[in-house]
Amino acid sequence: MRIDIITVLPEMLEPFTTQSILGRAQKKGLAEIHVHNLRDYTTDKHRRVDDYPFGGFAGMVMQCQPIDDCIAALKAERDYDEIIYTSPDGEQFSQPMANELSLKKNIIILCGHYKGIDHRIREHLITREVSIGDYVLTGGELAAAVMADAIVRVLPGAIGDEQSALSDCFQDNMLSAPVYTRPADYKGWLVPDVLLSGHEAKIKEWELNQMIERTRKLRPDLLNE
Ligand code: 6GU
Repeated sequence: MRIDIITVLPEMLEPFTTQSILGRAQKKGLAEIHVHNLRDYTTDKHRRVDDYPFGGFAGMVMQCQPIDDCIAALKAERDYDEIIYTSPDGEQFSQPMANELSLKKNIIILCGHYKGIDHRIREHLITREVSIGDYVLTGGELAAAVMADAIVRVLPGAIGDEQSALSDCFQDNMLSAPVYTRPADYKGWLVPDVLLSGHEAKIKEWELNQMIERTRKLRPDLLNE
């Protein structure tokens, strides 16, 4: 799949797209992440991409022209399944949404900034508005990085063990069981016996019980959905 991210701060996204899961997935040819500097698309001679809001409100608003031209340039090259705008008033991002978006071929993520973007862009070009939680970030870049990471890591082959993205926390609306590694006895802190037993069925049963118990205790809201 391909993710195009439009931003006024491309250098902020660079480390996320070249390192870790996203970097490796790109090297393996599973995903392509392209970051576009919105300022490259403005017709303003001072490279401005924002202006004062009509109505005398506080803050600055990202203008239609650079965003429209940038999206048009991308759309001229390929079809997009979604054009996402990052905004605290959007639909809340979740594991099911990450799974769903990972099945798309091409998506655009437009990072919001300042007081937001001219509403006409949202009405005419944006297909989906997404928030990563109920708090306000300075810009949409961190939200775009969070979304790209969560989307790409569920692509088959993106993480070493193909099973492990499927057994992630939240994939079944449940928290994961605790994990342990050697040594089995660290300063008298012991690993549960069942994990050392080699009894596969009992281990599976223990894991499921742990998942249910932890979810009930820490996130009871997940069980009621
Ligand atoms: Cl997507 N953008 C901004 N600016 N703040 C946020 C957010 C997005 N999601 C949560 N807070």
